[in-house]
Amino acid sequence: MSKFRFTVGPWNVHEGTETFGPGIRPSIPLEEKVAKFAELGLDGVQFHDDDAVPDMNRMSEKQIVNYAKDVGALLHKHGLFAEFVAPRLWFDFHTNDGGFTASRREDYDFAIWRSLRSCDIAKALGTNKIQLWLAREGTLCAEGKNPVEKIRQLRDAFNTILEYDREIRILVEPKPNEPIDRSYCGTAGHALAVGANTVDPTRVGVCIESAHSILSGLDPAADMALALAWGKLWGVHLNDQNGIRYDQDKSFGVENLRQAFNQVKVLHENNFGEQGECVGLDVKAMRTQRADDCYRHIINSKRIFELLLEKVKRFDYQFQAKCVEEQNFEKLEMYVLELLMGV
Ligand code: XUL
Ligand code: MN
Repeated sequence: MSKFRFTVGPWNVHEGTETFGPGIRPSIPLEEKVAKFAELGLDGVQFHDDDAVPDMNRMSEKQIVNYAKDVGALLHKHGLFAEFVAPRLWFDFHTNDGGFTASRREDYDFAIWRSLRSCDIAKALGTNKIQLWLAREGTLCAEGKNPVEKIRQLRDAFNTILEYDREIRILVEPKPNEPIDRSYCGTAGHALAVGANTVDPTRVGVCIESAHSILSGLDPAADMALALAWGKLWGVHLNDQNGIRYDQDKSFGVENLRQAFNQVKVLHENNFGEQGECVGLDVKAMRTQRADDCYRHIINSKRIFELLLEKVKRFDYQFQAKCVEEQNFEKLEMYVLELLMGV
């Protein structure tokens, strides 16, 4: 098995801003973050479109591409690559009521413009992956949209992206809620169903985020397995989450080590990474974390993954087969717990 390649996004080192309080750490410029990511042994960087090209709404298409090329050069200088570009369709006033599922034509057009520019930025950064976290695609007011019509409109948006550039691949990052409470495409199953109904299903896959599966009441490793079974797991966002609450983006494995172990296990057993897929760490530091130690959650997540990988490699498949034969899952479960506890 080849070495896993790790990526993070600039948003994973943040000021600590949340719904109940403003930022408490100073902003760090992209150049500084990129240098630090390389120093930490990460392999690549994930981008929102406006992480790469901050003022893009006011720029021409040519200016956007030129700016993105400079960011590509910055990555190259530090030996890093770009994993994907994600249009940030939840910040602008145009996407208050969703982008691809917007009710107003001008808002839908804005979402498409940003998505096509994301394709351009991706190509300028040397990647063909577009990640779509469908943040506001759904509604807070059930009667506010015709769901069947809007789900078809979402599919049409995918088609427009796929037809714009024949090399582009879409990774849907499903999430059931937050910032809206009713997502139209909230799980891996939904994402694959929408993808299957596009003009080119072979170019639509998923990125499974641990916390998003947990928020759906599902098991992250099982969600990854569903996508792996059909060759559709093109990315992961590993993190952790204390039950069905607000989205927490905790360090990988800190809440449920066994659940984390099984994510590493399913990735390792299925050669995740062999087609260039990356282990994305979508983690955020706690609000209490000091500015001079604000990368620790990334260091910890990577280390927890690597330590769990060692445990996965020591997993005794013969013992497991014997327990399965005997249907002695109590015995198997204790074996796994002892393995994790280092007994
Ligand atoms: C949202 C989320 C985002 C995406 C990138 O919950 O996970 O960070 O991963 O836009
Ligand atoms: Mn994510």
